[in-house]
Parts: sequence; C-alpha cells; structure tokens
Amino acid sequence: MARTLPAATGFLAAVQHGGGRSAEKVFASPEAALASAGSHAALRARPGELTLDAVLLHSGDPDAAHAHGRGHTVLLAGELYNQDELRTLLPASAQPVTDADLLLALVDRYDVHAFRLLNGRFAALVAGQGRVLLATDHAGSVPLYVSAAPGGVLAATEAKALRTAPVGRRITAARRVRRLPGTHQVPAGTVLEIGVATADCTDHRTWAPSPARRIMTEQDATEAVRQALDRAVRARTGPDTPLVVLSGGIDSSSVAALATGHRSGPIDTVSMGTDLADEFPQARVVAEHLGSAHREVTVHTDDLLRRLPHAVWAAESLDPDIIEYLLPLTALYLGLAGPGRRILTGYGADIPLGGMHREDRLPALDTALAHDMATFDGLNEMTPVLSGIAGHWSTHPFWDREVLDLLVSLESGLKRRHGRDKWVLRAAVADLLPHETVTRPKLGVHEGSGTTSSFSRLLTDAGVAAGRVHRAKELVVQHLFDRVVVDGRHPDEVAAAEVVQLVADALEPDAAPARR
Ligand code: IOT
Ligand code: MG
Repeated sequence: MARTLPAATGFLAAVQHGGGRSAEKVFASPEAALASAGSHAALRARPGELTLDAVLLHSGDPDAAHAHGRGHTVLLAGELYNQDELRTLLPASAQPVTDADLLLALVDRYDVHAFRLLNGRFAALVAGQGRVLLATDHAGSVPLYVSAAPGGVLAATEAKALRTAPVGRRITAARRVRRLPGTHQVPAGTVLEIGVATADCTDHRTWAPSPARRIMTEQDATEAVRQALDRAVRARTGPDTPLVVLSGGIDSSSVAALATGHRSGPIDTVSMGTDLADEFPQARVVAEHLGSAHREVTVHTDDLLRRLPHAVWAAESLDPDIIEYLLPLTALYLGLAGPGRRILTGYGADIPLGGMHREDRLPALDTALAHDMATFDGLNEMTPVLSGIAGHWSTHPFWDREVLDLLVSLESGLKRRHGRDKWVLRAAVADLLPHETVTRPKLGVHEGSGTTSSFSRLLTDAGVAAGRVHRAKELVVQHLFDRVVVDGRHPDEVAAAEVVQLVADALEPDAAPARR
C-alpha cells in the first residue's frame, strides 16, 4: 500500500561542531518531547565538519525524510506539492524520488534560494558547509523553533522540545517564545542561515503576501480560483481515501467536492458538533450531494472544554481566539480512532477572502484582510500537530501557495460581491454543490459548535465579569501554555477547570464565588 502520510511529520535536531552528543543526550527525553504521535527514528550524520543528531517523527519510512550528499544533510518534516514543476529544474538523468532528495538536489543547485521555489507544507533543516539552514514553508504552516549558541544549533518542530535547551543567543530576525529564554520561532516564509561556530544568523525571506491587488473579470477570476484550488486539492489527495472535515460551509464543502472529483469511489467526511450546537443538517446536505461516507461526532461540552490543555499543547499558540477555533477541531481529531488519516480541511479560506469580518464596505474589507495577512505568523493555526496528537496528518488547500497568492491578490470587490461574502469562491464551485450550500452565510467553527459561548460561560460561572471574559481567556491560555509547553506537563494531567478558577480569582478577587 502506498504511504498516505508524509515520511516525517516532525523532528528534533542538534547540529554541532566536531563529534557532538547524541540527540538522546541533547534532548531530555525525545519520546516525551513532541506532542505529535508517531514512531521515532534516531539519525546521525556528518555533513563536513558538522555532526547532526536528530530524531525523526515518522509513519513508517523515516529514510524518505532525510537525504545526504555533496556535504549537505537535509531533514524534511511534511511534504511538497509542486514536485512536478520542481523536477523540471533538474536533469532528467538525476530525478530524485523522495521530497527530501528533491530538496537536497535543489539546495545543491540554488543554495538557500531553493526555498523560494517550494510550494509545500513543511519545516526543513539543512546542515553543511559549517552552517544550518532552518526553513519554513510560505505560511509557516509547520512551526519550527530554534535555540542557537556558538558551537551548537538546536531545532525542533515543537517549542516544548527545546524547553531544556541551554539558553541560546538572541536571534533578532525571529520571534522569542514566551518563557523559553533563547528559543525562537522561525518566521513564516523564511530561511534562517546560522553559522554553527558563531551562532550568527542571517534571515532570507522566501515569501510575502502580495500588497498589490489584481483586476480580473468575474469569469477569469472564478476560473482561476477553481483551477488553483482544484490543483491544490489534487496535490493533497494521497493514494488512500481522503477524509475531509466538513462543516457544510462553503470552504470545506468546496474541498470535499473537488476531492470527490479526483477519486473513483466516495470520499470520507466527518462533522463535529456538541450537545449545545451543531451544523449537522448543513453538512449532511453536502455529504448526500457528494455521496461521501459521512460520520457525525458529538462531543459533550464538558469534554470539549477539558480538551483546552490539549489544544494549547498541540498548537503552542497564545492567542485565545485561535485556541477557540482550534479547540473543536482538536476534540474532533482526538475522537477519530484508527490508523493515521490524511485529512483535508477548509481552514484558512476566510483569511484571504475576509470571511470572518462580515464586512460589506470594500475599504474596511481590504484593511481587515491586510491586517490578517500581516499578523497570522506565529499563531500556529495551521499546525499539523493539532491532528498529529491523534496520529493524523492535516493539510489545508486554501493555504496552498498558489491558491493563497491568487486569493490575497484579488481586488476586494471580487470577494464581497452581489451581496455575498467570499463571492469569488462561491461562484467558482457553484456547479459542484447544492444551491443552499453555495449561498449559505459564514458561521465559524467556534460559533457552530458553541465553543465560544461555552468557554465564556465557564468563565462567568467562575466569577469573571462579562466585560473581562476575553482578558480571562487570554490568561487561561497563557497559564495552560506555561504548564504544557514551558513546564512540559502532559495535558491529561492539567485540569482546565483549575486554571479557569485561578484566573477568575486573580481577576475578580472580591467577586469570586465559593468554590464548588
Ligand atoms: P471555520 O472556517 O469555521 O472552520 C475551519 C475549517 O474547520 C472548516 O473549513 C472545516 O474544514 C473545519 N470545520 C469547521 N467546523 C467543523 C465541524 N463542525 N465539523 C467538522 N469540521 C469542521 C476560523 C473559522 O471560522 O473556522 N478559522 C478561520 C481563520 C481564523 C482567523 N485567523 C487569522 N486571522 N489569522 C479560517 O479561515 O479558517
Ligand atoms: Mg472557513
């Protein structure tokens, strides 16, 4: 059976001058260092004067995730989506098989600029010639962290793996991680080039969202969106039946419809709801239309809120709004039993299309969009660790580099048009979906599942005044981050309710009700 998950979905690595120490010694406990589930394979390589010790998180074929040659070693967590294009850059006689081989060949030809060519969902490390390259995809969709001191560079796809690292030097080009001194996050669409001997760092931007807007006819725009999205879905549809997490909104329904077009049999779809709210009827309409094998998963609100520590553990995000979007998805992924699945989502469509803003004034829509495109980095909302904690691999066609470039750059009148939000997308897939789906207004996952209201309720029940609920959520997320990332505790051992009470008591010392 062909492999459906990427060869590796994460890694820890230490690059040192000379002999080095094994990764087991560098990282306190590699088995416990990553939230993402999977097998671990240790690796040692000696690119030139350097020693690389790594642990790859893999799904059965770790050797496909690293490559060696001409003084370089490459580690790749994730996958590329434009291999066919990339292969045309290399001689027909030397065609690489794996994505890691392909990246090695491109680094050999273009050096750090190889990363400007890639459309993918990955974090990569290249060691050789006395330096380390640490690279994210255009969206930073697979987070990557680094701690670098003269003589040694440590990197990992989860920040918590670096919590016991020696304090690294300040890297001004990268964001510091809360309460992990010397640990930084590699920015989205960036290669950090770090000299191992000195820990000196140069940053190379490989992608930035377009500030310009394109003028297109309705027909050209819808055709371009349809074609780009279809390619992105096809590139992400592996050899096995894909699973689409389906809300019944236009974003996930488009992905499900296009994925169906690339398969001879039915695809799998799944919808999540709670005892308080669900979008099951809307998702069912789509599932029936596409003939998918559809499931509904109901999570009780108490169980949903108990997953708060897991969402923070997986996403390593400090943004309470993002955690609210990710919490229902975390609960859904954890509820999907069985072998690791390739999961497609509609996540991220609302960012370049301005779907969250319910804004019909074009200047305000473009302002909101520009803001969202300038601030997504570091939120980790696309992280594969979210489904990785349950052994799955998720991927988001709307944040394919070509789809994103196109959607961001369309003039805002194509996004808000004929009284509809995300008009260009709706028009692009109108022939594939029921009319009611195509015209259905946006409902966020945090709304459709009742997550926002139940989290708010948890806080007000604990004594937080209505006006301070958002601040309280921010503090809850910070406390959870400190426990499951900074202190490295397992989320099963962290009680969300206790943290909520702690925050409530600190915010409203006089109003705190007696503890139940
Ligand atoms: P939303 O668009 O509602 O959901 C994101 C994806 O999660 C959907 O496309 C779908 O694949 C899956 N999903 C949602 N609800 C369900 C459900 N009930 N059952 C199964 N799968 C479901 C928030 C949001 O509204 O999500 N995400 C925004 C962007 C957030 C803003 N970020 C930012 N400004 N940086 C988004 O664009 O997806
Ligand atoms: Mg959406």
